[in-house]
Amino acid sequence: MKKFIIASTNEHKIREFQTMLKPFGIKVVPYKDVIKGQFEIEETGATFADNAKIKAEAICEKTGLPTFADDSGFCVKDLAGFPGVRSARFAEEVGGYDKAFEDIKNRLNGKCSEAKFVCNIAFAVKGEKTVQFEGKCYGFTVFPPRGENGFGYDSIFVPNSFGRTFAEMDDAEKNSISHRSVALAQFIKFIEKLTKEAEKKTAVKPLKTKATKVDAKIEESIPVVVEKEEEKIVVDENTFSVEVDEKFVAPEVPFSSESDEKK
Ligand code: ITT
Repeated sequence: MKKFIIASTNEHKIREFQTMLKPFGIKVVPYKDVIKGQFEIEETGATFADNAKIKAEAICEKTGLPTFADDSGFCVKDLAGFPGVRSARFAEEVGGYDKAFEDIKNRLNGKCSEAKFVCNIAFAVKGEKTVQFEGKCYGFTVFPPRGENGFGYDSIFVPNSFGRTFAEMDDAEKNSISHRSVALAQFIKFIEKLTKEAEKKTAVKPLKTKATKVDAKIEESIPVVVEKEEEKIVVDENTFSVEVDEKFVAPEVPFSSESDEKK
């Protein structure tokens, strides 16, 4: 089983990643389990991509282990993408999520708006270029909040084509359509590609054999094969040679509606 460190303290996020990555043989270890004592990361970036990179690289640098981070948030179209990268901080500043919902409702004058969740995942490996993947889930706001599951802004967001908020869905249903699962699907594809490449490099090579007819006179019809000892190379399963495929690097893009996305 591979082990990746997650540069997050948000236990809901951590649990979602653990659930979604387990079937792929990847164990997700929170960085607080590895780094003892206080270690805070300042999210000084202007975009989800910037902040995900800051978090993943800070923990990778500190631990030397393959680390990924998620920077995510809730963006309301009629509020020009607010609260966006500030989603967690905004809720904290106004005194919790109930207050944040009330504030957003007031800013919208009680009207419904299109909205989206965005998740950017950055994966950092020591000595390699960090790779990033982005996922979005489009829908709209609802007030009052509905549902008890999930976390953050889940109870005021209804994904398109669904009549229920994220908070009214169970984990499996949310995980099948969420921004996090869309970004994660690309991340998994990338890991699978790396794993295949690593396997190819370490596969036991076909034996280079010399078929030597030892004594043709005695055993004319039976070729004697002299086998050389197998050469088996063992590598640490966490050690990858990361080849950055530019098409995997998802840039931060401005808000676009579902119709934009389909283009
Ligand atoms: P870490 O930085 O330690 O991972 P955080 O919660 O501060 O934890 P972010 O800076 O990425 O993480 O902020 C993400 C916030 O966006 C999160 O706290 C929620 O308010 C909101 N959010 C992101 N994904 C969400 C989801 O699936 N459901 C509801 N709200 C979500």
